[in-house]
Amino acid sequence: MYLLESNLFFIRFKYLVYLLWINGEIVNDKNDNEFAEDYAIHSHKQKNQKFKSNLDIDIMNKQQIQNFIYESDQIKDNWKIGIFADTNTYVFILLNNGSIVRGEAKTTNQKILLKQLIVGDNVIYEESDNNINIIGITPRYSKLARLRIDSSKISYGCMQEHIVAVNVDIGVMVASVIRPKLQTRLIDRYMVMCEYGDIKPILCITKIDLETPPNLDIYNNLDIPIIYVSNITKEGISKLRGQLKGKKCVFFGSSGVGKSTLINSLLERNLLDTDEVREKSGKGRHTTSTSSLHPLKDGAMLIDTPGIRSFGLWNIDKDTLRFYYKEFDKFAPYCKFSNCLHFHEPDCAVKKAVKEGLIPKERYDSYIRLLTDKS
Ligand SMILES: Nc1nc2c(ncn2[C@@H]2O[C@H](COP(=O)(O)OP(=O)(O)OP(=O)(O)O)[C@@H](O)[C@H]2O)c(=O)[nH]1
Ligand SMILES: [Mg+2]
Ligand SMILES: [Zn+2]
Repeated sequence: MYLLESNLFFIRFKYLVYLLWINGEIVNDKNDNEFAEDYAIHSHKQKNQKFKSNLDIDIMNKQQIQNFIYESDQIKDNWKIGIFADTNTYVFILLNNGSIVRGEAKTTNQKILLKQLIVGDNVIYEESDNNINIIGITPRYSKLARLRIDSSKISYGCMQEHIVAVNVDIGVMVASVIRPKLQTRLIDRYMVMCEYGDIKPILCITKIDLETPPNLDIYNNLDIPIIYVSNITKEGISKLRGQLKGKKCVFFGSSGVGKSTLINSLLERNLLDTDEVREKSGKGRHTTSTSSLHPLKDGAMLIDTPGIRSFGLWNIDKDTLRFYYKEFDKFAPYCKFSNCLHFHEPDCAVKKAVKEGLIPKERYDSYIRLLTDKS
């Protein structure tokens, strides 16, 4: 701590930084690490205002369960907790301690719309005859969402949230080296939505048997594992399996990148349908049409999802986007304006860092594209 002297002033500078005037010298009372820490806390708070929920099914007691079931229901001993895994031509599939439960879904809880269940949802249910009676759904602790623009005639152009999977720990962002060609712009958006939904991202590059993968050094400072695999030679598959052990993981990416093939490789059986990529366009055919969850022997649960054509950011406004680019964190506290968007503002430390090669230009450009909606 500093000694308070007679010629000391406190000047509030931006939202985090305090300067002290001591004996005619301007001295920061925080070192670089403290700046970075403060900024990280601030950015974390900003992001979490958008999405909150944290309830672990394993530590839930009966009282907590009672809180989100229909008021008149009494907790019964035959109630179980399962994970919504799939719905397959009117058969509702749950996973309970690794075993699969099938039946027709019903509910007596007027607060529940079965249509709103998303793969990964934890449900409280009871079995009777061939029916699964859904009694309650637990709050979701994470979600993978994207913006979907409605194309139906009734609500054409409407912006909607499309939730791809919920209660997942890891988002495996799948991209192929070729067929379809790897696009870092898409990967940048996947990363934003993983962080928005409290999901740890892993980047998985497939089809390395077809072509050498491009240099992805731009992601070096982000602490995101990058795993290169071939579903043909099986290179990298056991490394990927190691990263997913015991975790619930959603595989997502464009059609044809090899999500279903990858899950088949991890399961070591051909469970999921896969199909050739169209010769001319190099695009997939949208082979998978619904999401489904598959347990691995080591405790991991793998969620296959349909290929996504466009991956728009959901609920991320222009003021918040900058906090999702972690490489800005080190520099942003030194921008002249605390609310600097790192775009047209003067004395921007982030732009300076880009010029000096301390932030990859490609990442900065991708940020500006998203900020200006030119993605
Ligand atoms: N050479 C090569 N081909 C692969 C690899 N992984 C997948 N493929 C092929 O790519 C094509 C598309 O694979 P899918 O697994 O159906 O792709 P997907 O991502 O599930 O596609 P959607 O279900 O449409 O979203 C298939 O013909 C696969 O055999 C790989 O590592 N190497
Ligand atoms: Mg598929
Ligand atoms: Zn700036």
